Amino acid sequence: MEVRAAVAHAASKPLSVETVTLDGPRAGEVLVEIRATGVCHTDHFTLSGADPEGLFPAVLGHEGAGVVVEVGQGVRNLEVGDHVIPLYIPECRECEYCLSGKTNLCQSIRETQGAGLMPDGSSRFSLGSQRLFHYMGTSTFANYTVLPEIAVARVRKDAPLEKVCLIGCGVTTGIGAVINTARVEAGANVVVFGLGGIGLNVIQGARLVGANKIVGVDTNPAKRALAESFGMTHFVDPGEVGGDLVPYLVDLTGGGADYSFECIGDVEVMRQALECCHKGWGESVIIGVAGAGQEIATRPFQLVTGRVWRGTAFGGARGRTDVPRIVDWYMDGKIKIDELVTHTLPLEKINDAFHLMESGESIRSVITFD
Ligand code: NAD
Ligand code: AHE
Ligand code: ZN
Repeated sequence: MEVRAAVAHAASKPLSVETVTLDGPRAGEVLVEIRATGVCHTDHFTLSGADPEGLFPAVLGHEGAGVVVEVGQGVRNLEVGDHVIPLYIPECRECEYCLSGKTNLCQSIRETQGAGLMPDGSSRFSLGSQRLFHYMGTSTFANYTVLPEIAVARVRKDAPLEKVCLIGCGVTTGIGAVINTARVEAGANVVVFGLGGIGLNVIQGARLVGANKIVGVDTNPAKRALAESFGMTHFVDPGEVGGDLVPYLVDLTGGGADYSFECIGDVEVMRQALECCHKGWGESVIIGVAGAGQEIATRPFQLVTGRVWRGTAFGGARGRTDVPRIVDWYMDGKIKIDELVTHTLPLEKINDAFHLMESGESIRSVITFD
């Protein structure tokens, strides 16, 4: 079938909205009409060329929501008409990783996904004779996409898809990092570096669990007001701190953060995030992704003296199980999403979404397909 897609032809080039061919679902797969998709910084990261797994030409996008319009042979858990959120980390419930109970990193299709292909090794997107790669197994910058059944979360039909699409990445990643990965407890002091789509969700996760101080750090002071409305108690602009940021944050948190979260993808900030943690027990969670060749460093003494460094993908969430629950939290008014959607754009304007992110004007742009 012919579909509309924003094609990333090469690194650092604008996306090109084109009519491309999409082959239908095969065994164990579904065809989903994407109704809305957020634009996450990870899409920008891959388009920039910094992603070691970045492949071109590709259909990017991984924060979508839509409706199942066709099911392939043997699909057991989904039917036409289901409202769904694509999962860039599937949940097969059968692989060693799923069965371990220790991680959300289902590995059943990770190899083909990382190679920009469907599990059978084929690509379903093409432009004339040119094969287009899938991205993160989701490719939501298209009005239709094919997905393995295990990479789809079914959600309630009364949830607005142009809002809950953000649960496909930003919301779940931020809140999940607090609840699943760090397991922040009530009364803890938390420092959040980067107040974009991810950082704001870390903040609302910290508020949900009853954290005490929730310190937000961002070089853009325009992020302050929204972060306060999400639960941030103290704002720090590193440019306004006279001197070293780390001792300033240690002092502000009364000895160091119980938990810190890096939501930028800057390896220097990752070091600050670890080193502002409390001696003896402070834990720092890396959420930001950094480009090929980037490495983190600290003195081993920081770990010897009890600080813990860890990372999280998709907030440790098991998508088919956890995503529908997070949709319920939104529908019950327990968490905010509407305020994160600062811009809504048609697919033809998708490059504006990247510019708005770069200029710091947006939190999330959502592309809607009418
Ligand atoms: P974003 O662009 O919306 O937000 C980034 C924020 O960081 C902005 O507010 C910006 O002003 C701020 N910032 C930039 N440099 C800074 C600095 N030196 N000090 C303080 N603040 C600074 O991005 P996002 O969509 O929130 O994504 C954040 C990071 O998380 C990205 O690296 C993204 O790729 C990654 N990410 C990871 C996961 C995961 O599963 N681990 C999921 C989603 C996103
Ligand atoms: N391809 C990158 C890795 C990027 C990365 O870590 N992605 C996160 C999700 S970011 C969503 O916005 C993730 O899920 N990681 C687990 C995985 O298996 O990729 C690189 O550096 O190679
Ligand atoms: Zn993302």
